[in-house]
Amino acid sequence: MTEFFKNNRKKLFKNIEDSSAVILFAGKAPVKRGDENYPFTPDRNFYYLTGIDREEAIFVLTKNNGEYGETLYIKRDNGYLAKWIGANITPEEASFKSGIENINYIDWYNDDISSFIFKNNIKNLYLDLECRDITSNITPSVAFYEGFSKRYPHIKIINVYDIIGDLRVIKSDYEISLMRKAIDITRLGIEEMMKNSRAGMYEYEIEAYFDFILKKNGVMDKAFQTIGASGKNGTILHYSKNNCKTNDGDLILFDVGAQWGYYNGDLTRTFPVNGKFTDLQKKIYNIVLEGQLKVIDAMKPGENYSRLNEILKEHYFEELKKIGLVKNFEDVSKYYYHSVGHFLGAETHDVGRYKDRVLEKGMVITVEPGLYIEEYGIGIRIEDDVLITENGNEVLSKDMIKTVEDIEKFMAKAKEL
Ligand SMILES: [Mn+2]
Repeated sequence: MTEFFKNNRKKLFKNIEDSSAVILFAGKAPVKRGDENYPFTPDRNFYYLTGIDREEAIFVLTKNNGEYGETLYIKRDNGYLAKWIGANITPEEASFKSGIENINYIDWYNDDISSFIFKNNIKNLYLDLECRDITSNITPSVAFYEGFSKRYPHIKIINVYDIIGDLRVIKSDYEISLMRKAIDITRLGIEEMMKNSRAGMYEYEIEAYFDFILKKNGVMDKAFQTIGASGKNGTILHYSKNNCKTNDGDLILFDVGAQWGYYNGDLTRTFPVNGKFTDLQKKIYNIVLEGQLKVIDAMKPGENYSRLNEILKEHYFEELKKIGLVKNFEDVSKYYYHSVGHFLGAETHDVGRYKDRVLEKGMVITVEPGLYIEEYGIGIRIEDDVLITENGNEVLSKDMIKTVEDIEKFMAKAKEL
């Protein structure tokens, strides 16, 4: 495991210019209100390179005359806070986890970085300047950039976000093993919901069975907020209120994910709350499922990423035309209005550039076709997580049932018990 983080640092080192430093920040939990903070989760690029999940930690990597340097800065332990919230990580623990020998306290960091720049001819500073939108909170990197660029205007600032993102697209065996675990617990959670679902329950009542299984299996955080959408709520892509009462005859769509070792599962299953699909639901469900299988079938090294969505849309056009829902190809977007998947990893919608991308061994991609037909009150999505292998792919979530027959059988059996 330490080897994984060491390897990532080596890869980053190869991808940066000489006479450079990279500075990354673990981040800090934002204030929720009063003296309550949101739970802390480490910045994923920071974690990918260090394996350290402690607030306010800072990582510095240097490349100077081709020579490698690295230092990790951690918070100094404070006997008082230790009694309230627990002890900080010690330098020995931090070194053991990350494989970094040079561990300093963050109060040394400003002096260290100043003297490093003073002594060496540093030309570039790499910072993670990713910003989701103009209203986002200022990240520690951006705050650092503001002060730094004023003091050292001659040093070029380079955004390291896409460089690390491209490394993260190809998963190591270690990462895949974490995702297998996350996916497996996610599957157990969905099965528990299928077993306990009854018409008339509130969406959140069914969701509670998922949460129970996650906690019981040691999951500390979910990959994302659970989407539990019954009936026509299923046509709202990111519905997460989950507070409606289900009706007999409704489908319910659960898009859920457990997290394990900061890696995510992301699965969606749609099933009838009462355990039995209507003929119309079955028909639409099978169109989605057949589309999903066609897409998965095409996934192998060398295939264009963008082709996957086209395969699905062509399938939808043919099938929806047969049942009279569409006349022209463009009409498909009335019932299917997202893309077929995304990279999955330490982020649910993982980093990496999609444009003009060709599939490569080691990528993990979700395949999540849906159909959302408001006039029928039907929203269906089926999502699996797929690893690209040497010659094709492996569906990491292959143990999760998904045919109409398997779901009905599974739910009927659960009711007998
Ligand atoms: Mn997804």
